[in-house]
Formats: sequence, structure tokens, C-alpha cells
Amino acid sequence: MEQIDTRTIQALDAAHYLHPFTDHAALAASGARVMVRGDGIWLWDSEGNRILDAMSGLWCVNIGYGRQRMSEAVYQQMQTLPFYNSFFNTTNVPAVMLAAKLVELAPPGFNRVFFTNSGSEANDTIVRMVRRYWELMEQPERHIFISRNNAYHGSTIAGVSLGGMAGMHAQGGPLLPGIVHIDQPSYLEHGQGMTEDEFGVVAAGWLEERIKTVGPHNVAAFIGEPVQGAGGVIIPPASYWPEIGRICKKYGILLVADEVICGFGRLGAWFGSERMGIAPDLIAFAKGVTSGYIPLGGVLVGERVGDVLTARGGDFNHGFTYSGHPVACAAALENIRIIEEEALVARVAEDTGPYLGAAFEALRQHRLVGHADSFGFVAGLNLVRSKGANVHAHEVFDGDLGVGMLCRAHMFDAGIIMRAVGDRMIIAPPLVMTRDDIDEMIGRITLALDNTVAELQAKGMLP
Ligand code: PXG
Repeated sequence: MEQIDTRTIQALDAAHYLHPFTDHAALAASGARVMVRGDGIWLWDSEGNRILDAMSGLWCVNIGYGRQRMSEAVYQQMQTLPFYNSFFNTTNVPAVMLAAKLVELAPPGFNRVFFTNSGSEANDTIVRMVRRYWELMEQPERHIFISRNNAYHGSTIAGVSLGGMAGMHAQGGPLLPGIVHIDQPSYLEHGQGMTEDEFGVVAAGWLEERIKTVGPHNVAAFIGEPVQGAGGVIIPPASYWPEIGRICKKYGILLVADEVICGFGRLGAWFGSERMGIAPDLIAFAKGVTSGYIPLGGVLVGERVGDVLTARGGDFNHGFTYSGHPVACAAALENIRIIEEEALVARVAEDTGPYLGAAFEALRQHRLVGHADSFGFVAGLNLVRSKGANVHAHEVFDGDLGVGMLCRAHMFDAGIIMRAVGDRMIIAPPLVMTRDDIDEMIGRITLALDNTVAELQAKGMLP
């Protein structure tokens, strides 16, 4: 490989490259880490460090890095037809084959797909599609979306508005009107004095309360991630989603599952909805559909909306140049073939997922870990100052101390990428991880936790 001069790349990066969600003054001072290569679950930076990627890139590299077959599939498609659009009554073979394949993998009742380039565009499309549906149903007053605090639905204006991230709402307003939020089903945050199942029903009840305050005839849809990802791997109690479904049905409201993270095996099913007891009308997907090798997203459209849109809608005036991009669709088809051939979904459900779950539960023994949980191949642990008799009795750190970020730095030093959301450390590993890989990962996490304790003690932040 060509020799990469880290300092030169960092200087050019600081001068010209605006990164997502980044404090550029701070980045320029520290210099960006330059990633240069990936293979399986491993990444290499320009300094030669080998790092275990427990975040799958950004919740997406489900089949792991460096899969030769992906390059070949993309190469072949580029040679044959690198691009053609799907406007003006034209189509292309990979887009058609992928749409048919996705319908086969989706829960029953999903017959149609709209392609986008990202999860944000998928959710933007959903806002326009849902509102169009209610126009066609001659109930245009039904335009309000109900979402949740701390949800992440993307970075376009509709995505930010649907999302419930306070830091994003604070910038670049005004947001899209007609979107309201209820609290997230976080047992840790709100479930004191209740069993998890009791809490799930209470949290779903917040939806019904909000429907009543805004007026049921004004509500278009409820949107949620089966498990909230960017918000910190918030795993709802088992009672939550069935109750949400019951409430949506009662008021005739559309139910949207944002499966951008949870889809394509992440939760041990092709779609997280299946394992969470969700019967959605629309599904947003992206990320794992191509394992991030090429950008692609889209919306799986259930019969209720799809039939109305296609039978009596006329033109739906919406779409992107790259909707159904043949190269992206060819990448997705190959990615899905790999997931099927290696039975990764069943492996996560039956073998490596439970193994990861047991390993995370064992991490609760660590003095710094107050709570640890997982679902399929997402997991999280909460750093606490001291432990009480139950999860609601732990003594947490002062948020201003930034203990999560400090721990994240130790993770990097231990050769593992883990994300910090406040003082919750989270992972979403590649689905190809084996039991041995999981052992290796837990070893590195434990080392980093020990080093975090040592630093906190040296700074007088822990006894
Ligand atoms: N929905 C969900 C549930 C997501 O997780 C999007 C939509 C938007 O997808 P695009 O492809 O437009 O980025 C996402 C993206 C994080 C983080 O910090 C998570 C995402 C994006 C950026 C950062 O965990 N998820």
C-alpha cells in the first residue's frame, strides 16, 4: 500500500473537510484519526494500529469489512450499467430484483419498496408519503407525526424534526411543523418502582395521552426505532411495542418502524419489528441493506398505504436522481446473499447474540458497571460511581465530568471502538463476529474499564 503521511492528511483534513457532528476547532487541535483499511471485524489506522470495530462502522458493516464478493458485484454492475434513473417509465434489473427480494424478506403485507440514498431520505420520504396518503384518504387534517424524545431519525430537516435530539433541535431552526414528541421507554430513566413490563405499558400510554391532547383526527402516524440506537441502545420492555400497536390501531394511526439500525439481522431477525412484536405500516431502512459498502436506503411500504398510493394516487411527486441506483442495488443483493449463505441472522438470534448477552451481563460484576443489557447484536453498559440495590439506586457520575468520553478514549487505547452516549457505552458489532471474537472484545472492554477506574482514582473522581 502507498505510504500515508498522517500529518499531511490531518492538515488537509483540518483545512478543508467539514465532518458531521464535529467541533472543528477541537478536531484541528487533536488531528483526526485516519482510517485506511478494514478486514472482517478489524480496522487499521494510518499509524498502523489494529482496532476491533465494535460499532460496525456506524451501525452498518453487518457482513464485516473487506468482502471481495462485494467489490466484484459492484465492479460487474459498473461495467454493465453504472447508472440509469427510474423516472419516466424506466427501470433497471438490480433495482427490480432488490425490491422483490426485500418484499420476500419483509414481514407479511409488504409488497412495495421506494428507494433512497440514506436513512434520512427514507424518513423524509415517509413524511411526504404519509401526508400524501391522508390527502388521498380525504383526511388532510391528519398531518401530525408523534415521535419520541432522544430518537434519531436523521439529519435532513424532516429527520431532525422527527428525531428527539435536544442538541440538534437547538440549532438551525425552525423545525418542520406538525411533529410532537413523547418520552422514550427508558426503564432506567423513568421506571422506578415498576416492573419492566408494568413500565412498558405506562410508557406506551404516553402515546395515547398525546393523541388525545392533539386530537385523534389530527394524527397521521407514530414513528419509532424498535430499539433506539443513537439515543444509547434503549431497549424497551417486551410489553411496550404490542401496546403501542394496540393504541395506533384504536385511533387508526399509521405505525412507522425506523429500522435503519435494527434491520438486516442486527436484532436477530431480518427486521427488528418481528422480534419486538411490531406490525408496522411502513419501514425505513438503510445502513445494513448494503452493509454500508455503498449508500442506499429506502421505505418498505405495506398494503394499507401502498394500495391507496398506487391505485388512486396518480403521480406521487417525489424521488431522487439515484432512487434505485443499479450499483447500490447490486451491492445490496450481494450483501443479502452473503447474510443468507452465512446464516448470520439465525446465528445472531440463536448463538452469538445470546453469547454476547451473557458476556454483557457478566460485565455487571465490574465495579464501574451499574447496568448492562443487550438485544441481538446491540448492547450497552452504564458507568456508575457506586452501586445500589437495584438499577434505580446506583449513584451516577456528574454528567459534566464526561466519564463516558474518558472511557471511550481508554477503549481506543485498548484497540476497540465503542461509542459513548453520556455515561452509557454502547456497541453494535459486525454480525460475522464469532464467539472467540466476542471473548476478545470483552477482554479489551474489561481492560479499558480497568484503565478508566485507574484514571478516575488518580484524578480523585473515584474512591
Ligand atoms: N434512522 C436511524 C434509526 C438512524 O440510526 C438514520 C435514520 C439516518 O440515516 P442516514 O443514513 O441519513 O445517516 C439513522 C442514522 C450515532 C449515529 O451517533 C447514528 C446514525 C447516524 C449518525 C450517527 O450513533 N444513524
